[in-house]
Amino acid sequence: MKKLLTVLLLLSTLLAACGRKSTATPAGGGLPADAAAVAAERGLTQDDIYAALKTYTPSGQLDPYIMIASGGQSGQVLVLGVPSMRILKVIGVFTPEPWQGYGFGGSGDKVLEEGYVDGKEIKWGDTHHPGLSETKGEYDGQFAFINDKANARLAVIDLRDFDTKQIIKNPNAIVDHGGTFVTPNTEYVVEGPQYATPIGWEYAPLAEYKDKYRGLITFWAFDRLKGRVDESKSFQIELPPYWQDLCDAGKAVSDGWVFCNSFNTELATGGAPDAPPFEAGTTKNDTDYLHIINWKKAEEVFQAGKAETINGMAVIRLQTAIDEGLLYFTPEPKSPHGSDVTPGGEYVVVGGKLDPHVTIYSFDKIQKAIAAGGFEKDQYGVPVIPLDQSMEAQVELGLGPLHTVYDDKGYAYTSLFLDSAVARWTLGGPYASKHPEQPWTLVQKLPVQYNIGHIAAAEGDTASPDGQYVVALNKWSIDRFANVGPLLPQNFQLVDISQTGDQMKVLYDLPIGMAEPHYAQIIKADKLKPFEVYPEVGWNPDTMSVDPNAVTEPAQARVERNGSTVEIWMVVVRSHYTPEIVEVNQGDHVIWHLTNIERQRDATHGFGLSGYNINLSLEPGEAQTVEFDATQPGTFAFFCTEFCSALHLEMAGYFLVKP
Ligand code: RUQ
Ligand code: CUA
Repeated sequence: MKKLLTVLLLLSTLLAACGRKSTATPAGGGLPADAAAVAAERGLTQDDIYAALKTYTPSGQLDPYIMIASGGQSGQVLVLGVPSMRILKVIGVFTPEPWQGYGFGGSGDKVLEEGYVDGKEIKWGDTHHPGLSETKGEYDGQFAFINDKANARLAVIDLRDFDTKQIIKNPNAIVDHGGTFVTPNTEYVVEGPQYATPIGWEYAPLAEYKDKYRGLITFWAFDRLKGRVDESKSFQIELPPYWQDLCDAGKAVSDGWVFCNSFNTELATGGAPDAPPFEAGTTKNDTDYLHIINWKKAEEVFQAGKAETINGMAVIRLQTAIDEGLLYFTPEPKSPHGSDVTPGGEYVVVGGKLDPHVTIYSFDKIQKAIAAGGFEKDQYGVPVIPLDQSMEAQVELGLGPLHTVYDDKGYAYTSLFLDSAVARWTLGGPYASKHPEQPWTLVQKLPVQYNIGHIAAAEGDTASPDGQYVVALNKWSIDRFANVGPLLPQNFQLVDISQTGDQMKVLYDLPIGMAEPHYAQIIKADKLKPFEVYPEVGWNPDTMSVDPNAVTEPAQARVERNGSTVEIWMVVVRSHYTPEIVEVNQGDHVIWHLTNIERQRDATHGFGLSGYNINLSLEPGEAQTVEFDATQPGTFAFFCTEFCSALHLEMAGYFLVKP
């Protein structure tokens, strides 16, 4: 009884603390008593109740934050609500997605085809680092970008309809990693490299690694009005064949620069047992090089015509980059990972997988060192700024520091892979006055479950992070969920960082059972202004305008034959396709225009055509065109694939192909 009373008391305190009006409690205190009983019955602790109250989101209440997460090997992108951690959408990006009709006859086919490698269909992608478009260093809610590490591709998602609009295959790299991230006004979407290969992925024996293999960073120019990358205005910079890893763009004081960590300055080429295996060969040196790249100057060099064209792409050669002062190095200890610029752009934080510290570099010191000059060079002639001229501080955090994000209280948060923890530590310099602790010190290590890779913060990569939540993207979940066999889900853990000091708490575990997501960004939900229905009937999501072949009323629906081409203009509305019967001859070329004329929110219709691998999602107002040859004779049904109405099953028709 005493225990129950304590819980009851705690509950009411927490309800008040959460800012929920106590008037939500029915008269007579019935709710807390019920809740207390439930808590006692389920054996919930004080922390559990706090976590529940912080995350429970009643029906109809919307999340204040939206998380755009990579979908890992699924090649897709996930959209989640924070703090409820509800999955809202899975966006088809590098792989077909049947629900969205992406890759089954509609405009998504064209986008997926852009991602073919040397004309070959690629059936998977490994999405890594989503990047939201920015204006003045703040997420603007217009676009999201994502890379495919597996095939060095980049995709553009328009956040008006959360649809993938463009895929670009990097013509000179076969894998990437350190992207995407944007410059502060989304002038460029940057795709960083990973495993060095000869440029254009030509053949070269590993014996020629030092001379023939190269790193390559790509600056994709983004045309905001068109909502597409403009390849003709994009350029690349050739780098030494160190394995460049994670990059970030400078902002504010460091706008115009990009910073990438690297490993394998040893130029290891593997080959165990005759040579050290990669994991030994690439970790021999105590330091590798942080790459410091002046992209504004590189843009000038490119525009001055000092780049070479390789496979249709402008490449600034390594020697040019050195001569023009575009590239500098500074040492980073030991097996570095991550490169994260502070909100004001003053510092770059790099973790060391085999070093218990994070190293903090000062942009100001780097600039002073560059101005003073007189450096030693690395083996490729790149100037190396000594560590004591670039470093601001080192903070000992624990084992396996990887990635760092920031909040509004002058704290930084670093994922510790080996420790399975989130480290909160204090920034110095202009951030020192925001927190009560000593600058550059560890404040708290919060255990997470388990093996955290990336960490994402609310508005975390912007010039003004929010500081309510971070999400730990854990690689292993081990014992957190019911056993579903030996392939386990990942675990996204929501962490409350709203209080100062050592008061971080894990609030929620979300299993991700479809791939291994890497990174995520979290944007304020009210910055997103997506369409509720497409703006006009007949909207083509590819051109983002009314399609000339859209039909807006059943009277316009028709079938026309022109030689062996049959063209259909079809109207789609609850619960009917007009026309209902389409008859063609075997071998005819079929051009089928469909328009969903609905204006009601959520009144989506599908269009599945058996035997022809066709499935569309026609969202309210949307127009799509499917084109195919009627090679297969027979009697086929087409039908709606979204349960749209009571007569959804009746929303069907016949496609007859006469032999
Ligand atoms: S990296 S887990 Cu592939 Cu983003 Cu650090
Ligand atoms: Cu239309 Cu179901």
